[in-house]
Amino acid sequence: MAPQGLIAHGRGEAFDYLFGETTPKSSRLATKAAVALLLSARNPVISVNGNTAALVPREIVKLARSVPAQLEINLFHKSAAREQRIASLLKRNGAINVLGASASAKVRIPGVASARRSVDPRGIGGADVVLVPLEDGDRAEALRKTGKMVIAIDLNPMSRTSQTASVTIVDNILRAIPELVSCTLRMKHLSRSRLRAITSSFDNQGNLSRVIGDMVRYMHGWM
Ligand code: PTJ
Repeated sequence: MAPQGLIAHGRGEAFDYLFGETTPKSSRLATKAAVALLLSARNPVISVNGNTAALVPREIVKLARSVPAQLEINLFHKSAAREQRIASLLKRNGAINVLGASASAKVRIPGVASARRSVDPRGIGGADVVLVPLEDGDRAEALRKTGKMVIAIDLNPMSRTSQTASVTIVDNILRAIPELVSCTLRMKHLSRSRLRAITSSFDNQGNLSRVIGDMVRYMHGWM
């Protein structure tokens, strides 16, 4: 995890307390929609940064296998050494193929100023659905502009990432990834038309309002 990752983690924890460190009901709905998107995707990709690798290395590999989806390392504080360390951590946890850590061909996501603009054309570059845990707002927005469906995991329902994603899971990544794995295993047998019905009936803005409502109700309990 980059030192800035610790600060980001603290920001996330502050929001987690506003839910009593439990998964709000509304987030379970988003998880279901996210799984429907992943299972019906042509090329789903899971973007991995330092915080994700440090917090849920085994679970993220399990998720990639159960969909199945590709894993691509994509760092804000980019360095070849960090990429290599994260790739070997994922491999020690069962990943076979990890994109984003070698000097292979890269394409640019237009509109992203940070190092995160550079992605693998076989991975995020060619993906139709991208899962972006703990993302910065710029890239989430830019990925949406290229026509990709974006699934975000972010404890802050008001962040730009949460607001611009196609599906936002407002939950701690520590609970969200295991929940995504078990939901994937439960939904794997569903037909394409059933999966499509789940994704098309999901309203991210409406769900984010429900999340904020859950937060407010939890805090009222303390008054
Ligand atoms: O490893 P790198 O170099 O790619 O850097 C990763 C960080 C996280 C440092 C970088 O992406 C960053 O600075 O992110 P931000 O802009 O701070 O955004 C992180 C978002 O994740 C914030 O909205 C936090 O509320 C949220 N967050 C933090 N911890 C968790 C979380 N969401 C879910 N689970 C968490 N444990």
